[in-house]
Amino acid sequence: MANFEPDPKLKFTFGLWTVGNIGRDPFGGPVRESISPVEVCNLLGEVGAYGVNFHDNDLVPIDASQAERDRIVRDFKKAMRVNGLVAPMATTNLFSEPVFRDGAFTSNNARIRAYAIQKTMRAMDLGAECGAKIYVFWGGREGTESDATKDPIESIKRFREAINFLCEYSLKQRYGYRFAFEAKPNEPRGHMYFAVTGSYLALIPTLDHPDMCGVNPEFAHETMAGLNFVHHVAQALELKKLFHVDLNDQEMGRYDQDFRFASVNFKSAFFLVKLLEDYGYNGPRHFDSHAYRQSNYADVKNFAAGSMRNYMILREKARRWNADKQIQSLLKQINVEDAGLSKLTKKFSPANAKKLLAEPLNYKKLAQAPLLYEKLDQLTNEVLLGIR
Ligand code: GLT
Ligand code: MN
Ligand code: MN
Repeated sequence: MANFEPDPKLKFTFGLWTVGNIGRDPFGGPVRESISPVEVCNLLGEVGAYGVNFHDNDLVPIDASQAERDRIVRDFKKAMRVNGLVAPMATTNLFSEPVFRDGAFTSNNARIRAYAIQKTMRAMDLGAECGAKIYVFWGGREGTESDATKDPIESIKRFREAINFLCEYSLKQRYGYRFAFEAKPNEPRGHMYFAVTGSYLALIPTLDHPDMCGVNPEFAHETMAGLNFVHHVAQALELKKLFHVDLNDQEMGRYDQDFRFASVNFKSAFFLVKLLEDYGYNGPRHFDSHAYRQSNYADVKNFAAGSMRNYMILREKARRWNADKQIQSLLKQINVEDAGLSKLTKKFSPANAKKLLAEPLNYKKLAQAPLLYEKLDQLTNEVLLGIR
């Protein structure tokens, strides 16, 4: 029987804002008492997490004095130590305060854009002090309700300028950060800029320091838009740009639910875990989700433990799938190899093109190759449902 205890090598992390979520929604106030960063660390220590991430103001209130800040950071670092936690990622809250109601880096107001960069530099200092090496950018308010209000081309330029500035800051301070951009199609804005992971993958090569920059895709975000999250992650992985990943769950087409990982779409979650494991993703596996509004803190622990356990179970299922003889023989049958033709199509040359044009490839005969995909998918289901 496999052991589903959280494996530290998988770097399971939670944000202060995730297990510390107090259950506020647009229709009702908090349902849980707020708990301090130290208490969050204690909870994460209890469930066996690897690390804890934070926004600047999850840890230090926006109006804290320098002395308060220093005390909070000291207590937090101690709580991390006591609970065997690290802080691999930090980020900036550029969305809660009214000043950011029309965006931060893409605000129409040059003073607000400058404030957003200033706030991020301070938050980067804070993250570095706690050991973070990954810096996430989620543009919560970067977007519009009406495109009368902001020029979308100007917005891209403003965003790029801010990131270029902050890359230089990280280099100058020798923080060693790698930046990870997180896309979302909507919520809280009607339309958010850089709506999908691919939008950031297209932006990155246009930055001054593309090597420092990658992505932080979130399961719920592509899923909200009805897209295939696994394919977006695959593109990032293939480009070596998957710096971080936000695991949670979401029903398609609904409000931003941030459910426990694999609680709804466990088949997609399975293919995601299989992708990350098969291709050796080595970064943190961050659960950006929160417990149901009905839960108390005892149940929040169940939520956190369940998130990690689901990953561990799906990892075991992926192993089982890879080791299944029938599945493997079907895969072999589907993936028709032809060494001679592959040599021709690998790279264009006038000679290869000439040879390829002369090949007697018959589309009617080619169409006869069997594709037993019903069989393969059913076997996949049986692995997932526990009878294989
Ligand atoms: C917020 C958002 C997340 C982002 C976080 C980082 S904050 O909870 O919904 O998707 O990852 O800013
Ligand atoms: Mn989300
Ligand atoms: Mn997220």
